[in-house]
Amino acid sequence: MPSVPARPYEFVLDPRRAALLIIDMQRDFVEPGGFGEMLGNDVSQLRPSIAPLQALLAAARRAGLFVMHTREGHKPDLSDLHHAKKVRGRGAKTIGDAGPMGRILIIGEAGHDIIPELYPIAGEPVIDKPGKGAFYNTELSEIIADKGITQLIVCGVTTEVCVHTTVREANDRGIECLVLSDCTASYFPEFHATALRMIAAQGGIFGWVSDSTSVIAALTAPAEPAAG
Ligand code: TIU
Repeated sequence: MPSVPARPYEFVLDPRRAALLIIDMQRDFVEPGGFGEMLGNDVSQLRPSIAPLQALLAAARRAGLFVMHTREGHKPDLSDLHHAKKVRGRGAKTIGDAGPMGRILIIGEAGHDIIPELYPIAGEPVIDKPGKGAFYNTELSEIIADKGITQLIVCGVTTEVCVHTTVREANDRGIECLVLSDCTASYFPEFHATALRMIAAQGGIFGWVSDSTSVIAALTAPAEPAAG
């Protein structure tokens, strides 16, 4: 099985049991006028992750790796939005209010959708999640169990929020997580760097950290000859 150079040590990738999980690459986080900007962030900080993710996604599709996407958001009637999340930040606009890309962080609105550069194709589940973690109140556990997935290559935004929460949830469920430094991003570069350090510290307390180049090389390496 291909070995991916990683921190704190190499990650042994089993492509039959691995999936690429792309977290929340939505217009609401990446483009001006959405939830990310509403929170006061400079959304351009996230753009450098797009090109490496495009290359990784293309390689994963070529290699036949199972690909999943997530979207953070809420039902139009806000029935899945906790009051605490609605009011936190004391912003003039909050989740569900009208913005330039439709109602902010609401399923079905333009801003809620995945950016065109990384748009899902047929066969790639899109998991709508009301929380920061991809396991909370979603079908992700069932999909992973059905497919026999034991490893997740986790990418997307933001590193210290939805990526980290998802990695922590996966870790407690016995899933091995490989997080890619150039395919994740934060509005705060220092949080991005520290969040990645936190994953790989203490012998890989939450998982491993590598990059798209290393994973693409592993996915495109010729298969080892069968034993015997
Ligand atoms: N605010 C922030 O950094 N992130 C989020 O609210 N959601 C995700 O990370 N997807």
